[in-house]
Amino acid sequence: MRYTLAALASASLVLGHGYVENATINGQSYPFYDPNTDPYTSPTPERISRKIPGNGPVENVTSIDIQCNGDSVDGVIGSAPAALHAPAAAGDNVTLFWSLWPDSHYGALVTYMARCPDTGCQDWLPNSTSVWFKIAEDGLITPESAGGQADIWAVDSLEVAGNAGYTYTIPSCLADGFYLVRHEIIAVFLAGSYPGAQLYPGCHQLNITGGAGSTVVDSDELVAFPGAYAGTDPGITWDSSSTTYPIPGPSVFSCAAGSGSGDAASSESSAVATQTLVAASSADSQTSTATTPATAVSPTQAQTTISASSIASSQISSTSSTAVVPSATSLTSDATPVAAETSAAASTGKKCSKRRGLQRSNL
Ligand SMILES: [Cu+2]
Repeated sequence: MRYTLAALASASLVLGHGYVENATINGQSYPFYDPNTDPYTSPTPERISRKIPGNGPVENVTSIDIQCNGDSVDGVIGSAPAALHAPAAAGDNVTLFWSLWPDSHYGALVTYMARCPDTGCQDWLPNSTSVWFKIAEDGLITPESAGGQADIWAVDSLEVAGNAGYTYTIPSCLADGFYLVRHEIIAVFLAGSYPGAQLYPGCHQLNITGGAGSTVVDSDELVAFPGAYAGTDPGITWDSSSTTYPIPGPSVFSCAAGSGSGDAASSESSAVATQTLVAASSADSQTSTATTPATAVSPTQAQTTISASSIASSQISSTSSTAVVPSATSLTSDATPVAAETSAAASTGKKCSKRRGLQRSNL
């Protein structure tokens, strides 16, 4: 492994914002894509997490960047698949360790999952198709109006050095298979008008094996990114004097759908929340059998041996509208633009500028 001088110089500028640095999954620690060193490291490290252009936010909720991060304004259009999957079982906890979160950036933590093709997530881009279901959300835990000295937000615990991270639980009923997890912080300290809310999304890839679950979330329950959020959503445009914070997006998927999980959509979702793995597999024509398709990548292979060449641009699927499909060239480029933008960013007057990338991250 080798770092260039340029990489080290860039890294020293990074002070604000944040991203997930690593995760603990089924007892194993996985370093995530590091935008400060991975682009300058040879050979390119293989990760379970998809690349991010820097530590800054996405503010345009209609951009492909809202899915797994990106910086379309600067030519980094959306993200790209990662090479690896972390093996896990349905019902496992996954703990995500964010870089030390700035206490000015209060907001919510929201997590979604999407079922990848039975061949894996390593060459799959959902584009704007509806594939995502929400599995966890934590926002304004206790408003100041309840008697405290300040609002208590879910991200508060991430603002303490050496914190225990954020843990989500893989729904215990999920069928085995490859899954893409989309995890984000929605910082709302500038959300009074749109664009203003700052979203910090990132995606990582799991290979769920050995479980007893059989649930594949029904297509009627799935949302798209972009698509799930609108600038007018009350959780995207939000008055900071409010004593409640409505987290945007759909209600949280529950394995106990129909048992009265308490959300407003439970009665509707109960009828359509789940279907069996067999039914889903035949419906999407991915494979001819439900459990052991010939094309499936074994857990071992998926974790360790998928090479960078296997995600060459020609293999990245792009099956939907070209209006939202990132170009193969930009998806696979490691040449993240790092043009100096410090002065331009500083002139915006915002605590966090709209411009992204490494060079303005010291604001
Ligand atoms: Cu920031």
